[in-house]
Amino acid sequence: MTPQLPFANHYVSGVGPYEGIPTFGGFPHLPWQELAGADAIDVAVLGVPYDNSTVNRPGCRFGPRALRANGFNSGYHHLTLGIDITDWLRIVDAGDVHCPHGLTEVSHSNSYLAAKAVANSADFSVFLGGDHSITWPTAAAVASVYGWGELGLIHFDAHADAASDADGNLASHATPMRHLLESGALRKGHFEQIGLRGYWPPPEVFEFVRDQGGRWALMQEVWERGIDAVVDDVIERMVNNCQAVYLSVDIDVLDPSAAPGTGTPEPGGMQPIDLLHAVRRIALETPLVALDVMEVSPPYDHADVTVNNAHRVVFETLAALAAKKRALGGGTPHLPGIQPELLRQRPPRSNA
Ligand SMILES: [Mn+2]
Repeated sequence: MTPQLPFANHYVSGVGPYEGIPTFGGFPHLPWQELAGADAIDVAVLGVPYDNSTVNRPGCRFGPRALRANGFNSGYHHLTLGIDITDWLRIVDAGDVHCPHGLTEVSHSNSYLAAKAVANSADFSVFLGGDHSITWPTAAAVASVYGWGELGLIHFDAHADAASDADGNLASHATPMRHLLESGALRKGHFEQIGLRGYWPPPEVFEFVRDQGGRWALMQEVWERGIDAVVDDVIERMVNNCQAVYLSVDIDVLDPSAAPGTGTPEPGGMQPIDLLHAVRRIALETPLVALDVMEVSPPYDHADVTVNNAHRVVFETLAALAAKKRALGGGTPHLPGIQPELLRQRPPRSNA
């Protein structure tokens, strides 16, 4: 005999933001090894759980997993741009690179190969760190796909990350920009840093960056001129004779009050609203082909504040890419101040 229970006999389907097996943004999982055979992928998100090259606090190997599990997915409709990201972009979570503990060369090689597979198959690549040493293989992979020596790079960070070594470690997270510049991966005169502050690095590192045609805006300049004026200059230089741009965001560019969960916190940093607006503008107004968000270290985070700021850096970029695609498709741009000629087509790949 069926007991009398106060329950309906039909199942109500759905997935709450606190339910399910987590992928980034709730997007479907398609492993990076299987991307080559898939059609029409606008964006692929690759996790790189590596933190063996951190100078100070480790823990950002847990960054990709935290961004998937603890980043709050509140929806896909960007209020300012008036667009649903998923109406315009097919986005997949491409899983993680295997980064065996303690094995830097294997981890970096694996990262290069997986990043190259992503950049070859998806129109736009997103890499979730991991420590910033990973930008060496991921940006090199993107450069190898879009043209060695053709890629521009915009770098938000508290630190210049352009030292020759740190404590004798050539693959430190203090060195990726050095390797990218010295190897010729980046286009001369198209390397821009924003948000640097504090007490590192020493002057010779800046002399190296200047000799390589790079520029930097210290946090002092951002504070005095405002982020929009600084980003105006960066975008103007970046779109001049440059077909593909890579955006690298070290979450420690934010003030530690907004990003405590990171390895080398430096007080006096950016506010989230300024970073999110800057990232949106860069995605809208430059030929951006890849984004990385690095140095999210969940063990040092509080209330997921760092994780959610990093998550929104990615979503802000996705919303801008959706708006660009809508504009290119003849839709109403709704983009105050953005000129149509800046909404460029995806640049060609040199080895396609
Ligand atoms: Mn960094």
